[in-house]
Amino acid sequence: MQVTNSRQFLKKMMPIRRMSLVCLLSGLTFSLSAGLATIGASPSRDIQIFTEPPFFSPNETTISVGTPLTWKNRTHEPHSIVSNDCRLGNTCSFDSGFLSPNARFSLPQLNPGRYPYHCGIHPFMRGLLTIQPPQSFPSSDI
Ligand SMILES: [Cu+2]
Repeated sequence: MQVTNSRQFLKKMMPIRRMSLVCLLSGLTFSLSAGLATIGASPSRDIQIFTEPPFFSPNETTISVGTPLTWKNRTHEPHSIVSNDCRLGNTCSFDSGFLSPNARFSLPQLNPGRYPYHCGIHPFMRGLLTIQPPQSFPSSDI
């Protein structure tokens, strides 16, 4: 009886063991791929929003395509980050909507180009974002 019970116990335990092995392996794969993704990725960049000029700091920002970029509202009032190509009813490059104090807005993936933008609430707040194509490194001389 005792043997049967321990066999039953083992049968019950086996799927759990397999599951934990799968979890372990997938966790390992995930951390490996995360590590590889970090290699060669551009460091992220921030733009701070202030109530005083230059309002968006840095006011002119140049990044490579794919670089994560985040605006952070450092003021006590809402602002928004609106690409100048946004017009009523049109799709446009980016529009954060109201950004509350201390809120953040992350730039969506965009093609290389020049993106002047402004605050939709305070149109005098203006900035310029330039996205460069992927950088090509010169081949080394052999
Ligand atoms: Cu504003």
